Amino acid sequence: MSAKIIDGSKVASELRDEVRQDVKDWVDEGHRPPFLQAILIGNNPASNTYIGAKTKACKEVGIETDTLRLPDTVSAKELKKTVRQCNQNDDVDGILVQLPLPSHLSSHDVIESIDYRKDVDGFHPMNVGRLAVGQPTFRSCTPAGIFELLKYYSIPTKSKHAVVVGASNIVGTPVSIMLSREHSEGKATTTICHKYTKDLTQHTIAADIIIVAAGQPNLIKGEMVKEGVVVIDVGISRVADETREKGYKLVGDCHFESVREKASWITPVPGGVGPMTVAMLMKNTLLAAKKSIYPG
Ligand code: BQF
Repeated sequence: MSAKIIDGSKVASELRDEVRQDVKDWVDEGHRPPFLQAILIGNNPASNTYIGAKTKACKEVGIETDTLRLPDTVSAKELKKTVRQCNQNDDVDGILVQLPLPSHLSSHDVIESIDYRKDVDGFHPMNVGRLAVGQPTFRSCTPAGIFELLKYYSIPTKSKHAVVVGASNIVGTPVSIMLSREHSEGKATTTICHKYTKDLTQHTIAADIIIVAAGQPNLIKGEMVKEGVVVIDVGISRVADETREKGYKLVGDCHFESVREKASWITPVPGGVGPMTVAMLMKNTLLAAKKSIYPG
């Protein structure tokens, strides 16, 4: 078998078209356009690229946005004060603090300082907790984007064996919740693997669906998966490539060629999950503006 490609760039583009229409309808009803406040600390090159992608998507769908740039020497106190001002500003619908943070800042503290009603990344404990118990919530963008892709390609998860590799707060943990809970969309039997997992292959070889978000190139090889598996590759690492203008290329966590030979479906990197993450941020920002999740 050679896997069919899950085209995240295409699906994300269609999603942005939908959001653009919904934003237009919202504005035509007499509301101001949604506003997303981004906060970027320091000058991590990858973070700059991500903020650039998000700003571009906002422009495309008619969401207004601004990026507050703070030096990487900013104190926790100053940063939280900035977040608090955004919380109190009625012209701000969504707040996003670009991760990762410089090491002297606690992402837990910063995320918790965001008003959960403006937490369009879905990282606040209120939103993660509501996800876990099955209440309406801002779903974090990458897991939500993965489920949009599965839905788009009519790939079922119900009663399947899903294996999640990586247990981060950003991807692995929320995607595990969404996959595993009987009240949520997944309804799959779910295994979570992480750096303490003893024999990774023992788990991946048994999977109908693998979601890999470990940030480790070539972690998953063809010999570790069974024929027909669905592979969602969330990894995104820069590796040196002299033939590219930028001097690097992006790779996922799979050895693409060998895994592709056995899988039924696979997401490429780039152009798989990444663009969906950004599109779901647009959806969440519109939900925040409309107060759809938290009315009143
Ligand atoms: C693509 C992210 C790790 C750590 C912090 C399109 C993005 C990426 C790839 C993007 C990511 C990853 C984002 C592609 C946002 C996804 O064409 O493949 C878009 O902008 N992402 C982030 O904000 O923080 C991260 C990954």
